[in-house]
Amino acid sequence: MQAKLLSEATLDSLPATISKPGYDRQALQSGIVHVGVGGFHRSHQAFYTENYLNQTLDLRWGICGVGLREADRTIQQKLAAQDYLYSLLVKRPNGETDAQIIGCMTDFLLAPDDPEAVISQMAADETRIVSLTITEGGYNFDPSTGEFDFANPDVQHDIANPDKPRLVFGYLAAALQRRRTAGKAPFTIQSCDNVQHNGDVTRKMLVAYINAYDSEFAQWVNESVSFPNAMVDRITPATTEGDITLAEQLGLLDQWPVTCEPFHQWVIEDKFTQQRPLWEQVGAQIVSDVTPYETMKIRLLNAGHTVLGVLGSLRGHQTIEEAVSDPIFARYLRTFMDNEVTPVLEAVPGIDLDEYKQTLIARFANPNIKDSLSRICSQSSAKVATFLVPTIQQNLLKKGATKLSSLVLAAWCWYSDTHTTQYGESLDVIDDLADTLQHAAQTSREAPLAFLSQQSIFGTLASDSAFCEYYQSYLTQLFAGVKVEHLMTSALENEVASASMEATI
Ligand code: CS2
Repeated sequence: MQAKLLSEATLDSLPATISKPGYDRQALQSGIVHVGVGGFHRSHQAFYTENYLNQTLDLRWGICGVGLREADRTIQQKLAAQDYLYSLLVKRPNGETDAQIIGCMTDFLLAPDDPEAVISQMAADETRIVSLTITEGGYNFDPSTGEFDFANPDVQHDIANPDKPRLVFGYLAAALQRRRTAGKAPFTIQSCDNVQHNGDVTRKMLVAYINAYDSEFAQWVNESVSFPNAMVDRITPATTEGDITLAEQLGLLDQWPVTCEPFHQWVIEDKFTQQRPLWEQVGAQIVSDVTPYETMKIRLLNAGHTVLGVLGSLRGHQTIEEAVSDPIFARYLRTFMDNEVTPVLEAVPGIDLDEYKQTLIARFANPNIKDSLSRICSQSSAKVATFLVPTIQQNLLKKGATKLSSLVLAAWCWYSDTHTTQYGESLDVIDDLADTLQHAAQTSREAPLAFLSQQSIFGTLASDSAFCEYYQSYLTQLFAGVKVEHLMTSALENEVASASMEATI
Protein backbone atom coordinates (compact mmCIF):
# COMPACT_ATOMS: atom_id res chain seq x y z
CA MET A 1 0.00 0.00 0.00
CA GLN A 2 1.33 3.42 -0.85
CA ALA A 3 2.13 5.59 2.17
CA LYS A 4 0.13 8.80 2.63
CA LEU A 5 1.86 12.15 2.96
CA LEU A 6 3.05 12.73 6.50
CA SER A 7 0.61 15.05 8.31
CA GLU A 8 -1.30 15.40 11.56
CA ALA A 9 -4.11 13.32 10.01
CA THR A 10 -1.87 10.42 8.95
CA LEU A 11 0.28 10.23 12.09
CA ASP A 12 -1.80 7.45 13.62
CA SER A 13 -1.55 5.26 10.55
CA LEU A 14 2.25 5.20 10.57
CA PRO A 15 3.99 1.90 11.30
CA ALA A 16 4.41 1.23 15.03
CA THR A 17 8.21 1.09 14.60
CA ILE A 18 8.29 4.86 14.02
CA SER A 19 8.24 6.98 17.17
CA LYS A 20 5.78 9.86 17.19
CA PRO A 21 5.11 12.93 19.32
CA GLY A 22 3.63 11.82 22.63
CA TYR A 23 2.20 15.25 23.55
CA ASP A 24 -0.69 17.38 22.37
CA ARG A 25 0.70 19.34 19.41
CA GLN A 26 -2.38 21.57 19.23
CA ALA A 27 -1.64 22.87 22.72
CA LEU A 28 2.01 23.74 21.98
CA GLN A 29 3.14 27.32 22.53
CA SER A 30 6.08 28.75 20.60
CA GLY A 31 8.54 29.47 23.39
CA ILE A 32 11.31 29.41 20.80
CA VAL A 33 11.54 31.23 17.48
CA HIS A 34 14.22 29.65 15.34
CA VAL A 35 15.84 31.38 12.37
CA GLY A 36 17.36 29.03 9.75
CA VAL A 37 15.44 25.75 9.56
CA GLY A 38 18.14 23.66 7.87
CA GLY A 39 19.12 20.04 8.32
CA PHE A 40 21.31 20.71 11.33
CA HIS A 41 18.62 22.52 13.32
CA ARG A 42 16.21 19.71 12.56
CA SER A 43 18.58 16.94 13.69
CA HIS A 44 19.95 18.75 16.72
CA GLN A 45 18.11 21.49 18.65
CA ALA A 46 14.68 20.36 17.42
CA PHE A 47 15.55 16.74 18.30
CA TYR A 48 16.60 17.68 21.86
CA THR A 49 13.49 19.84 22.23
CA GLU A 50 11.23 17.07 20.91
CA ASN A 51 12.67 14.62 23.44
CA TYR A 52 12.20 17.21 26.16
CA LEU A 53 8.54 17.71 25.20
CA ASN A 54 7.95 13.96 25.13
CA GLN A 55 9.57 13.51 28.51
CA THR A 56 8.10 16.45 30.41
CA LEU A 57 4.92 17.44 28.53
CA ASP A 58 5.98 21.03 29.21
CA LEU A 59 4.18 22.48 26.22
CA ARG A 60 5.67 25.96 26.40
CA TRP A 61 8.55 24.92 24.18
CA GLY A 62 7.33 24.52 20.65
CA ILE A 63 9.52 26.03 17.92
CA CYS A 64 8.28 28.55 15.37
CA GLY A 65 10.61 28.35 12.36
CA VAL A 66 11.64 31.39 10.33
CA GLY A 67 13.23 31.49 6.88
CA LEU A 68 14.87 34.78 5.95
CA ARG A 69 15.63 34.05 2.34
CA GLU A 70 13.63 33.45 -0.79
CA ALA A 71 15.59 30.20 -1.07
CA ASP A 72 13.77 28.91 2.02
CA ARG A 73 10.42 28.95 0.22
CA THR A 74 10.50 25.42 -1.22
CA ILE A 75 11.29 23.87 2.14
CA GLN A 76 8.71 26.04 3.88
CA GLN A 77 6.05 24.85 1.45
CA LYS A 78 7.02 21.22 1.87
CA LEU A 79 6.87 21.42 5.64
CA ALA A 80 3.62 23.42 5.65
CA ALA A 81 2.00 20.67 3.54
CA GLN A 82 3.01 18.21 6.28
CA ASP A 83 1.68 20.32 9.19
CA TYR A 84 5.36 21.08 9.96
CA LEU A 85 6.03 17.42 10.79
CA TYR A 86 9.14 15.69 9.48
CA SER A 87 11.05 12.51 10.09
CA LEU A 88 14.48 12.23 11.60
CA LEU A 89 16.24 9.16 10.18
CA VAL A 90 19.08 8.13 12.46
CA LYS A 91 21.47 5.90 10.56
CA ARG A 92 23.36 3.33 12.58
CA PRO A 93 26.70 1.91 11.40
CA ASN A 94 25.15 -1.59 11.14
CA GLY A 95 22.85 -0.40 8.36
CA GLU A 96 19.73 0.00 10.48
CA THR A 97 17.77 3.24 10.51
CA ASP A 98 15.63 4.52 13.39
CA ALA A 99 12.83 6.86 12.37
CA GLN A 100 11.35 9.45 14.69
CA ILE A 101 8.68 11.98 13.81
CA ILE A 102 9.56 15.40 15.11
CA GLY A 103 6.48 17.44 15.97
CA CYS A 104 7.81 20.43 17.90
CA MET A 105 7.68 22.83 14.94
CA THR A 106 4.53 24.92 15.34
CA ASP A 107 4.83 27.09 12.25
CA PHE A 108 7.33 28.22 9.63
CA LEU A 109 7.22 31.91 8.71
CA LEU A 110 8.78 33.10 5.50
CA ALA A 111 10.16 36.52 6.38
CA PRO A 112 10.18 38.09 2.88
CA ASP A 113 6.42 37.45 2.61
CA ASP A 114 5.50 39.01 5.93
CA PRO A 115 8.26 40.67 7.94
CA GLU A 116 5.76 41.94 10.50
CA ALA A 117 4.62 38.39 11.34
CA VAL A 118 8.22 37.51 12.22
CA ILE A 119 8.82 40.63 14.31
CA SER A 120 5.56 40.20 16.24
CA GLN A 121 6.23 36.51 16.86
CA MET A 122 9.65 37.37 18.30
CA ALA A 123 8.09 40.13 20.38
CA ALA A 124 5.23 37.92 21.65
CA ASP A 125 4.97 37.14 25.37
CA GLU A 126 5.32 33.39 24.77
CA THR A 127 8.73 33.81 23.06
CA ARG A 128 11.58 33.34 25.52
CA ILE A 129 14.35 32.31 23.16
CA VAL A 130 15.27 33.29 19.62
CA SER A 131 17.73 30.72 18.32
CA LEU A 132 19.82 30.79 15.16
CA THR A 133 21.46 28.49 12.63
CA ILE A 134 22.30 31.01 9.95
CA THR A 135 25.74 29.62 8.98
CA GLU A 136 28.97 31.48 9.48
CA GLY A 137 28.16 33.88 6.63
CA GLY A 138 24.94 34.94 8.35
CA TYR A 139 26.89 36.72 11.11
CA ASN A 140 28.01 39.32 8.60
CA PHE A 141 31.50 39.89 9.90
CA ASP A 142 34.48 40.82 7.80
CA PRO A 143 36.75 37.77 8.11
CA SER A 144 39.92 39.87 8.00
CA THR A 145 38.94 42.11 10.92
CA GLY A 146 36.20 40.18 12.75
CA GLU A 147 34.14 43.41 12.74
CA PHE A 148 30.56 43.89 11.54
CA ASP A 149 30.52 44.41 7.78
CA PHE A 150 28.73 47.70 7.15
CA ALA A 151 29.69 47.50 3.48
CA ASN A 152 26.99 44.87 2.97
CA PRO A 153 24.18 46.74 1.13
CA ASP A 154 21.57 44.75 3.09
CA VAL A 155 22.80 46.42 6.28
CA GLN A 156 22.14 49.90 4.87
CA HIS A 157 18.78 48.71 3.61
CA ASP A 158 17.85 47.41 7.08
CA ILE A 159 18.87 50.61 8.86
CA ALA A 160 16.68 52.57 6.43
CA ASN A 161 13.78 50.09 6.61
CA PRO A 162 13.53 48.81 10.21
CA ASP A 163 10.08 47.30 9.59
CA LYS A 164 11.17 45.29 6.56
CA PRO A 165 14.65 44.05 7.29
CA ARG A 166 16.54 41.46 5.27
CA LEU A 167 19.16 40.32 7.74
CA VAL A 168 18.64 38.60 11.07
CA PHE A 169 20.02 41.62 12.98
CA GLY A 170 17.23 43.84 11.70
CA TYR A 171 14.62 41.36 12.95
CA LEU A 172 16.26 40.90 16.34
CA ALA A 173 16.62 44.66 16.78
CA ALA A 174 13.01 45.41 15.79
CA ALA A 175 11.60 42.74 18.12
CA LEU A 176 13.84 43.69 21.05
CA GLN A 177 12.91 47.34 20.61
CA ARG A 178 9.25 46.43 20.71
CA ARG A 179 9.68 44.37 23.89
CA ARG A 180 11.68 47.12 25.52
CA THR A 181 9.04 49.75 24.74
CA ALA A 182 6.34 47.46 26.13
CA GLY A 183 8.36 46.88 29.31
CA LYS A 184 8.80 43.16 28.57
CA ALA A 185 11.95 41.19 29.37
CA PRO A 186 14.13 40.52 26.31
CA PHE A 187 14.40 37.02 24.89
CA THR A 188 17.65 35.09 25.06
CA ILE A 189 19.49 34.93 21.73
CA GLN A 190 20.92 31.47 21.32
CA SER A 191 23.27 30.74 18.44
CA CYS A 192 23.43 27.06 17.45
CA ASP A 193 25.96 27.57 14.66
CA ASN A 194 29.29 25.84 14.51
CA VAL A 195 31.10 29.11 15.10
CA GLN A 196 33.60 29.54 17.88
CA HIS A 197 32.17 31.66 20.74
CA ASN A 198 28.94 31.76 18.77
CA GLY A 199 27.10 33.69 21.50
CA ASP A 200 29.84 36.31 21.85
CA VAL A 201 30.00 36.75 18.08
CA THR A 202 26.22 37.23 17.88
CA ARG A 203 26.32 39.83 20.65
CA LYS A 204 29.18 41.72 19.06
CA MET A 205 27.49 41.85 15.64
CA LEU A 206 24.04 42.80 16.92
CA VAL A 207 25.38 45.51 19.21
CA ALA A 208 27.56 46.93 16.41
CA TYR A 209 24.58 46.99 14.06
CA ILE A 210 22.28 48.78 16.50
CA ASN A 211 25.02 51.14 17.62
CA ALA A 212 25.17 52.52 14.09
CA TYR A 213 21.77 54.16 14.57
CA ASP A 214 20.94 54.19 18.32
CA SER A 215 23.77 53.96 20.82
CA GLU A 216 21.53 54.03 23.87
CA PHE A 217 19.49 51.06 22.62
CA ALA A 218 22.73 49.26 21.73
CA GLN A 219 23.90 49.68 25.29
CA TRP A 220 20.61 48.28 26.61
CA VAL A 221 20.96 45.23 24.37
CA ASN A 222 24.54 44.73 25.48
CA GLU A 223 23.55 44.87 29.14
CA SER A 224 20.15 43.18 29.17
CA VAL A 225 20.20 40.43 26.54
CA SER A 226 21.90 37.06 27.10
CA PHE A 227 23.82 35.33 24.33
CA PRO A 228 24.92 31.92 25.66
CA ASN A 229 27.82 30.28 23.86
CA ALA A 230 27.40 26.65 22.85
CA MET A 231 29.22 23.72 21.31
CA VAL A 232 26.93 21.86 18.91
CA ASP A 233 27.62 18.50 17.32
CA ARG A 234 25.83 15.98 15.13
CA ILE A 235 26.92 14.95 11.64
CA THR A 236 24.01 15.74 9.36
CA PRO A 237 24.56 15.22 5.62
CA ALA A 238 22.44 17.18 3.18
CA THR A 239 19.07 15.53 2.46
CA THR A 240 19.02 13.64 -0.84
CA GLU A 241 16.40 11.94 -3.03
CA GLY A 242 17.77 8.68 -1.61
CA ASP A 243 16.69 9.76 1.88
CA ILE A 244 13.15 10.39 0.63
CA THR A 245 13.16 6.86 -0.84
CA LEU A 246 14.53 5.44 2.40
CA ALA A 247 11.70 7.10 4.35
CA GLU A 248 9.25 5.55 1.91
CA GLN A 249 10.73 2.12 2.50
CA LEU A 250 10.10 2.67 6.20
CA GLY A 251 6.44 3.44 5.47
CA LEU A 252 6.67 7.23 5.43
CA LEU A 253 5.93 9.73 2.71
CA ASP A 254 8.01 12.70 3.78
CA GLN A 255 9.07 15.38 1.29
CA TRP A 256 11.97 16.58 3.42
CA PRO A 257 13.27 14.08 5.96
CA VAL A 258 16.61 14.64 7.64
CA THR A 259 19.25 11.99 8.18
CA CYS A 260 22.02 11.99 10.76
CA GLU A 261 24.35 9.86 12.82
CA PRO A 262 23.35 8.45 16.24
CA PHE A 263 25.92 10.59 18.10
CA HIS A 264 24.87 14.01 19.36
CA GLN A 265 26.38 16.52 21.77
CA TRP A 266 25.31 19.95 22.96
CA VAL A 267 27.26 21.87 25.56
CA ILE A 268 25.51 25.09 26.53
CA GLU A 269 26.69 28.01 28.59
CA ASP A 270 24.44 28.56 31.57
CA LYS A 271 23.35 32.10 30.72
CA PHE A 272 19.71 32.71 29.81
CA THR A 273 17.69 35.90 30.32
CA GLN A 274 14.49 33.94 30.85
CA GLN A 275 13.39 30.37 31.42
CA ARG A 276 14.50 27.69 28.99
CA PRO A 277 13.74 24.03 28.34
CA LEU A 278 15.76 21.87 30.73
CA TRP A 279 17.64 20.28 27.83
CA GLU A 280 20.05 18.71 30.34
CA GLN A 281 17.23 16.27 31.14
CA VAL A 282 17.62 14.88 27.63
CA GLY A 283 21.39 14.78 27.36
CA ALA A 284 22.66 18.34 26.90
CA GLN A 285 25.43 19.59 29.20
CA ILE A 286 25.03 22.94 30.90
CA VAL A 287 28.41 24.41 31.86
CA SER A 288 29.85 27.72 32.98
CA ASP A 289 32.47 27.83 30.19
CA VAL A 290 32.11 26.09 26.82
CA THR A 291 35.47 27.25 25.43
CA PRO A 292 37.44 24.02 25.90
CA TYR A 293 34.58 21.94 24.44
CA GLU A 294 34.17 24.09 21.35
CA THR A 295 37.90 24.33 20.72
CA MET A 296 38.24 20.56 20.98
CA LYS A 297 35.32 19.94 18.64
CA ILE A 298 36.24 22.49 16.01
CA ARG A 299 39.93 21.61 15.92
CA LEU A 300 39.52 17.84 15.96
CA LEU A 301 36.20 17.05 14.31
CA ASN A 302 35.77 19.95 11.91
CA ALA A 303 39.46 20.28 11.06
CA GLY A 304 39.57 16.48 10.72
CA HIS A 305 36.74 16.75 8.22
CA THR A 306 38.69 19.41 6.32
CA VAL A 307 41.82 17.23 6.24
CA LEU A 308 39.85 14.31 4.80
CA GLY A 309 37.77 16.57 2.58
CA VAL A 310 40.60 18.40 0.86
CA LEU A 311 43.10 15.54 0.56
CA GLY A 312 40.31 13.08 -0.24
CA SER A 313 38.97 15.29 -3.03
CA LEU A 314 42.32 15.23 -4.82
CA ARG A 315 42.38 11.45 -4.50
CA GLY A 316 38.85 11.22 -5.92
CA HIS A 317 37.07 10.01 -2.79
CA GLN A 318 33.42 10.99 -2.64
CA THR A 319 32.49 10.76 1.03
CA ILE A 320 34.08 11.02 4.46
CA GLU A 321 33.49 7.32 5.03
CA GLU A 322 35.23 6.44 1.78
CA ALA A 323 38.20 8.62 2.69
CA VAL A 324 38.61 7.37 6.25
CA SER A 325 38.34 3.76 5.09
CA ASP A 326 41.44 4.30 2.96
CA PRO A 327 44.25 3.23 5.36
CA ILE A 328 46.66 6.03 4.47
CA PHE A 329 43.94 8.62 5.11
CA ALA A 330 43.01 7.04 8.46
CA ARG A 331 46.65 7.11 9.56
CA TYR A 332 47.11 10.63 8.33
CA LEU A 333 44.02 11.84 10.19
CA ARG A 334 45.00 10.19 13.46
CA THR A 335 48.60 11.46 13.23
CA PHE A 336 47.34 14.97 12.46
CA MET A 337 45.09 14.84 15.52
CA ASP A 338 47.80 13.41 17.80
CA ASN A 339 50.84 15.37 16.66
CA GLU A 340 49.47 18.69 15.50
CA VAL A 341 46.16 19.31 17.30
CA THR A 342 46.37 17.60 20.70
CA PRO A 343 49.61 19.32 21.82
CA VAL A 344 47.93 22.72 21.54
CA LEU A 345 44.58 21.77 23.10
CA GLU A 346 43.70 22.54 26.70
CA ALA A 347 42.41 19.77 28.94
CA VAL A 348 38.65 19.41 28.54
CA PRO A 349 36.67 18.73 31.75
CA GLY A 350 35.31 15.17 31.85
CA ILE A 351 36.69 14.21 28.41
CA ASP A 352 39.34 11.62 27.67
CA LEU A 353 40.85 13.02 24.47
CA ASP A 354 42.14 9.68 23.31
CA GLU A 355 38.67 8.18 23.54
CA TYR A 356 37.19 11.27 21.90
CA LYS A 357 39.51 10.87 18.89
CA GLN A 358 38.74 7.17 18.57
CA THR A 359 35.02 7.90 18.68
CA LEU A 360 35.47 10.57 16.02
CA ILE A 361 37.17 8.16 13.65
CA ALA A 362 34.43 5.58 14.27
CA ARG A 363 31.79 8.26 13.57
CA PHE A 364 33.52 9.23 10.32
CA ALA A 365 33.62 5.55 9.34
CA ASN A 366 29.84 5.04 9.69
CA PRO A 367 29.13 3.46 6.27
CA ASN A 368 25.47 4.39 6.50
CA ILE A 369 26.24 8.14 6.55
CA LYS A 370 27.00 9.41 3.09
CA ASP A 371 28.57 12.72 3.98
CA SER A 372 29.84 14.11 0.70
CA LEU A 373 33.25 15.75 0.44
CA SER A 374 31.62 18.54 -1.54
CA ARG A 375 29.55 19.45 1.56
CA ILE A 376 32.63 19.19 3.75
CA CYS A 377 34.71 21.40 1.43
CA SER A 378 31.90 23.92 0.89
CA GLN A 379 32.84 27.38 2.20
CA SER A 380 36.35 26.16 3.02
CA SER A 381 37.50 29.76 2.94
CA ALA A 382 35.59 30.32 6.18
CA LYS A 383 36.26 26.86 7.61
CA VAL A 384 40.03 26.65 7.12
CA ALA A 385 40.48 30.04 8.81
CA THR A 386 38.74 28.91 11.99
CA PHE A 387 39.17 25.11 12.04
CA LEU A 388 42.82 24.78 11.04
CA VAL A 389 44.81 28.03 10.92
CA PRO A 390 44.69 28.71 14.72
CA THR A 391 46.20 25.26 15.36
CA ILE A 392 49.03 25.96 12.92
CA GLN A 393 49.66 29.39 14.42
CA GLN A 394 49.86 28.03 17.94
CA ASN A 395 52.24 25.30 16.83
CA LEU A 396 54.48 27.80 15.08
CA LEU A 397 54.69 29.86 18.26
CA LYS A 398 55.86 26.90 20.31
CA LYS A 399 57.84 25.19 17.56
CA GLY A 400 55.33 22.37 17.30
CA ALA A 401 54.61 20.19 14.27
CA THR A 402 52.87 21.70 11.22
CA LYS A 403 53.95 19.51 8.33
CA LEU A 404 50.72 17.55 7.91
CA SER A 405 48.69 20.75 8.01
CA SER A 406 50.96 22.36 5.43
CA LEU A 407 50.18 19.57 2.97
CA VAL A 408 46.46 20.16 3.51
CA LEU A 409 46.86 23.85 2.64
CA ALA A 410 48.98 23.07 -0.42
CA ALA A 411 46.35 20.54 -1.53
CA TRP A 412 43.62 23.13 -1.01
CA CYS A 413 45.56 25.51 -3.28
CA TRP A 414 45.70 22.80 -5.94
CA TYR A 415 41.98 22.07 -5.48
CA SER A 416 41.13 25.79 -5.74
CA ASP A 417 43.17 26.10 -8.92
CA THR A 418 41.92 23.11 -10.88
CA HIS A 419 38.47 22.35 -9.40
CA THR A 420 39.23 18.72 -10.25
CA THR A 421 40.58 15.56 -8.67
CA GLN A 422 44.14 14.59 -9.57
CA TYR A 423 42.56 12.22 -12.11
CA GLY A 424 40.81 15.04 -13.95
CA GLU A 425 37.23 14.51 -12.68
CA SER A 426 35.53 17.80 -11.96
CA LEU A 427 34.68 18.76 -8.38
CA ASP A 428 31.65 20.64 -7.18
CA VAL A 429 33.36 23.65 -5.55
CA ILE A 430 30.96 25.65 -3.37
CA ASP A 431 32.61 28.71 -1.88
CA ASP A 432 31.65 32.40 -1.80
CA LEU A 433 35.30 33.17 -2.45
CA ALA A 434 35.78 30.52 -5.17
CA ASP A 435 36.88 33.05 -7.82
CA THR A 436 39.31 34.87 -5.55
CA LEU A 437 40.73 31.56 -4.37
CA GLN A 438 41.12 30.31 -7.92
CA HIS A 439 42.89 33.45 -9.01
CA ALA A 440 45.32 33.29 -6.06
CA ALA A 441 45.89 29.58 -6.68
CA GLN A 442 46.61 30.13 -10.38
CA THR A 443 49.06 32.88 -9.54
CA SER A 444 50.81 30.42 -7.22
CA ARG A 445 52.21 28.57 -10.23
CA GLU A 446 54.56 31.56 -10.72
CA ALA A 447 54.52 33.12 -7.26
CA PRO A 448 54.30 30.10 -4.94
CA LEU A 449 53.11 32.02 -1.88
CA ALA A 450 50.27 33.90 -3.61
CA PHE A 451 47.55 31.61 -2.24
CA LEU A 452 48.98 31.46 1.30
CA SER A 453 49.35 35.24 1.34
CA GLN A 454 45.57 35.78 1.62
CA GLN A 455 45.72 37.21 5.10
CA SER A 456 42.00 37.10 5.83
CA ILE A 457 42.25 33.30 5.69
CA PHE A 458 45.81 32.45 6.65
CA GLY A 459 46.86 35.38 8.84
CA THR A 460 50.64 35.66 8.73
CA LEU A 461 51.48 32.05 7.80
CA ALA A 462 53.13 33.21 4.57
CA SER A 463 55.78 35.04 6.55
CA ASP A 464 56.86 31.99 8.55
CA SER A 465 59.82 30.60 6.67
CA ALA A 466 59.80 27.16 8.33
CA PHE A 467 56.13 26.67 7.47
CA CYS A 468 56.57 28.00 3.94
CA GLU A 469 59.37 25.56 3.25
CA TYR A 470 57.07 22.55 3.71
CA TYR A 471 54.13 24.21 2.04
CA GLN A 472 56.08 25.26 -1.03
CA SER A 473 57.72 21.92 -1.45
CA TYR A 474 54.33 20.14 -1.35
CA LEU A 475 52.80 22.65 -3.72
CA THR A 476 55.62 22.28 -6.23
CA GLN A 477 55.24 18.51 -6.14
CA LEU A 478 51.47 18.71 -6.58
CA PHE A 479 51.87 21.06 -9.53
CA ALA A 480 54.38 18.56 -10.94
CA GLY A 481 51.71 15.86 -10.79
CA VAL A 482 52.88 13.89 -7.73
CA LYS A 483 49.87 12.10 -6.27
CA VAL A 484 48.59 13.30 -2.93
CA GLU A 485 48.73 9.84 -1.35
CA HIS A 486 52.47 9.67 -2.08
CA LEU A 487 52.99 13.00 -0.37
CA MET A 488 50.89 11.81 2.57
CA THR A 489 52.94 8.64 2.85
CA SER A 490 56.23 10.51 2.79
CA ALA A 491 54.97 13.11 5.29
CA LEU A 492 54.06 10.30 7.67
CA GLU A 493 57.32 8.44 7.17
CA ASN A 494 59.32 11.51 8.09
CA GLU A 495 57.08 12.05 11.08
CA VAL A 496 57.91 8.60 12.43
CA ALA A 497 61.58 9.10 11.63
CA SER A 498 61.82 12.37 13.50
CA ALA A 499 59.92 10.93 16.48
CA SER A 500 62.29 7.97 16.70
CA MET A 501 65.27 10.31 16.23
CA GLU A 502 64.10 12.35 19.18
CA ALA A 503 63.80 9.15 21.18
CA THR A 504 67.43 8.30 20.51
CA ILE A 505 68.82 11.74 21.36
C1 CS2 B 1 31.44 19.75 8.93
C2 CS2 B 1 30.33 20.05 9.92
O1 CS2 B 1 30.73 21.26 7.29
C3 CS2 B 1 31.65 20.87 7.96
O2 CS2 B 1 32.76 21.30 7.82
O3 CS2 B 1 32.63 19.51 9.61
O4 CS2 B 1 29.15 20.34 9.27
C4 CS2 B 1 30.15 18.87 10.90
O5 CS2 B 1 29.59 17.77 10.25
C5 CS2 B 1 29.31 19.29 12.07
O6 CS2 B 1 29.92 20.38 12.70
C6 CS2 B 1 29.15 18.12 13.04
O7 CS2 B 1 28.65 18.56 14.23
